[in-house]
Amino acid sequence: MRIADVVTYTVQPAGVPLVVAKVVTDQPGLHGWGCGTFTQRFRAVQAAIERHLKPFAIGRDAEAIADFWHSAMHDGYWRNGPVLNNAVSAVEMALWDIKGKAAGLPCYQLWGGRSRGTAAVYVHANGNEPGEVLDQALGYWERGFRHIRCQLGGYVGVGAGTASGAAGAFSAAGGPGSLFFDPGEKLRRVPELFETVRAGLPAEAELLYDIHERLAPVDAVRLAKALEPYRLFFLEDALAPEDIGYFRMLRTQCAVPLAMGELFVHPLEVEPLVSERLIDFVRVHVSTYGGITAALKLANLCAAFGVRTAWHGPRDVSPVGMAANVHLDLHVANFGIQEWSFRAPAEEDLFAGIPEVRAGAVDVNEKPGWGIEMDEKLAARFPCDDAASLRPVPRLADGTSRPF
Ligand code: GCO
Ligand code: MG
Repeated sequence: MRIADVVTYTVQPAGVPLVVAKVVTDQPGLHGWGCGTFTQRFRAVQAAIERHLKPFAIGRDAEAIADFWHSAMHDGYWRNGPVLNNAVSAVEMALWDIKGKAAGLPCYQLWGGRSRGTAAVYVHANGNEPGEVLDQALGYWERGFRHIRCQLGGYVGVGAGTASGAAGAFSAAGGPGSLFFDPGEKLRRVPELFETVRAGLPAEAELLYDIHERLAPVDAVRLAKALEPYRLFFLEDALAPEDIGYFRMLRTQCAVPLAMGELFVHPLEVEPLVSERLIDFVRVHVSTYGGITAALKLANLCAAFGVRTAWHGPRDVSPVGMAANVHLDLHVANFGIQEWSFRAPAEEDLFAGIPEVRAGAVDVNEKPGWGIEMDEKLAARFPCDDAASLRPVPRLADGTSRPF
């Protein structure tokens, strides 16, 4: 069975650019879908697939996934990086879909079957005041969700806004605009948020918080310690990838479970954290980490060190990528939790077979492969807006640009 074609789609059914690839085989009607979504640089992934990986893939044995993954990763001489990883993932994930369809099996069966009946998910409660977040969290609790991430003012923080004066003038020149935030506000208000939600929810509720790599390392340590009494399920991305040397300090200072890794693009970033037992959950973005082969290798490494999986599941994972996450969740022995984002009606129209959540847990639909198909005719109705990849620059009050 040979690869006959690779077709790349960039679609934006709900405000977020998504990249998916369709790999077509020389067997009538047999094709597969893969996700390569890197929302912020989606055109670069599209070009990497169309101009580099498609010619590399056509004519190859569609069943030799391991060889495709290793050779595609090394073919450009320089490996990894978010663009190449997503491009490789889009094609490689589609090859798993094809393998499942050819065998008549859901993908999780190809790796050894299920380790569980359903996979628990966490959802997002958000608001500008602790009481608002609690109300949302209670709503989720009543709908059967047991794991709830609570954020005050979203990722940026309640104080985020635009600045006037010298800082505003400095940062207004060109570009997509700025969003000013106060890291100190997180330190002051997030413990107050958890005091409210912990007191207002049943004791069995599992609470999560995402620092989103926004604090200076020692401030992340201070916040983690301040949150210790509220028994978090985990604290997410406490440190930026550049600051991972501080994980040992964080680990030795408090017993808050730590989840890390949505920005990781290379095994060497995550391996020391796992092998030195400095984190509890690994939460890479599967396509940005290199696809299924990369994720399975990582899950196996983590299993040896008691680290659980929590694959990144924001709206900038396509429904194909989310289905792949859930197949992994059902299979890997050391699954921890799945981040869940609700899909917009337009996404449900465009993608048939999206895994369904019931009582706080998700399952796949048991169709062969990923069990998901994109409606190619409908895709033209959702073109991507290039401006959607430009986001406001986060800045401190004096205008200093800070990483997201
Ligand atoms: C999460 C994330 C995301 C990212 C987004 C960037 O935990 O889900 O932090 O919301 O910010 O994926 O595009
Ligand atoms: Mg996050």
